[in-house]
Amino acid sequence: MALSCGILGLPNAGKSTLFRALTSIPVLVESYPFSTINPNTGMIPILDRRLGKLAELTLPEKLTPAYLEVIDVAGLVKGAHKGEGLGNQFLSHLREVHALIHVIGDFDESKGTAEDRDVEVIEKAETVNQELILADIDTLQNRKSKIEKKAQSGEKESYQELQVINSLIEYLNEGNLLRTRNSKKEEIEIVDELNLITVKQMVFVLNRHEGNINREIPDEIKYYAEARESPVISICAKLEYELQELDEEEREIFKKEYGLEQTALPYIIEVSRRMLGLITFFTIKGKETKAWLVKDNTTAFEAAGKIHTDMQKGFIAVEIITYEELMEVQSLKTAREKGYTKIEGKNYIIRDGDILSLRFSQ
Ligand SMILES: Nc1nc2c(ncn2[C@@H]2O[C@H](COP(=O)(O)OP(=O)(O)OP(=O)(O)O)[C@@H](O)[C@H]2O)c(=O)[nH]1
Ligand SMILES: [Mg+2]
Repeated sequence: MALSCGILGLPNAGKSTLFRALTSIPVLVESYPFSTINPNTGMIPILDRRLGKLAELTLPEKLTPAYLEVIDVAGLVKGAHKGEGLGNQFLSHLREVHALIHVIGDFDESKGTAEDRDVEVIEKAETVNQELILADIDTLQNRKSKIEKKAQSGEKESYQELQVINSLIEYLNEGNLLRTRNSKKEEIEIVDELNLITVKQMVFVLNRHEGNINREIPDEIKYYAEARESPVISICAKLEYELQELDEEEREIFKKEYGLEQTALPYIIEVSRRMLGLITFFTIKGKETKAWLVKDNTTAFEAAGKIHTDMQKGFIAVEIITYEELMEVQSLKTAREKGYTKIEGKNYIIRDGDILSLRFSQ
């Protein structure tokens, strides 16, 4: 299963606009709410400077970056957990993603003062978060009603689970997202099994008017995000999307015009990568040099399975060299002679920047 980020927010927040900017897939972007009904799914190539450097060395016919999946779901409204708007559908898609990109629309300059709009930003974010909280409470209540009888009859496991569920519900009822909770092991197991939403990592994306991108993010909004242990980024999704459509030269002119140092997309992608706890490893094989994304703590055996099931089945060993070491000597042959490469077994934990050559029987 690909690791994925779900883009969520109120209708018209600019979710599909951001999705288009990230993936260059021309999905429908409309000024009316609920323009997205079925989720849009796309892949974002992860630009990695190291892959470019490796290509200079290996001169591959094919250079393949790693990809991150991103899903643009329907907008959510108050009452979504009860099925308002496109509620339930929306929520089921969010259960399946691994991290959340929460877009808050802040580009309508026509009403109120800047300060009014800052307050509104927090209200909008809170509307969405409350729906996610209520959805998790529903999930927990459903589970609770399934195990209550068993728990009362004295079955130990169900009783313990019930205790955990009750304390999770209490925490959510206080208006908290589960991601800020210091969960113990048995809690984490239950949370994982139930696919709860508010436990997922989240980044807040303030989608601002093009004339407003360089304005400092107000403290109240920073505090709001901090209290939820989530980063907050400001962008203008429309501008990012328009920039993607231009060639290099036009892009530079456009950026100067808006006082943009650099586009926000690489930053959002980097934050997403970190939220998912991902690291990158590389393979250099025949004509192809390729980057791969895996969860931190992945073993060589698991990595082999990601590359090819046959490699996992016939796994013998893996030869590892770090990106830095290969760059230092500029050739795999010299690296071997100098003893920079090492042979590891199935349980070796892959580290960011490792270059893998797998040995396997066919
Ligand atoms: N000025 C401005 N307009 C934007 C920006 N982002 C989105 N819009 C406009 O806002 C409207 C809604 O954008 P969408 O990307 O379709 O919003 P959405 O969140 O996907 O909406 P639903 O799918 O209906 O929930 C469109 O008319 C966009 O052109 C922005 O950064 N600046
Ligand atoms: Mg949309």
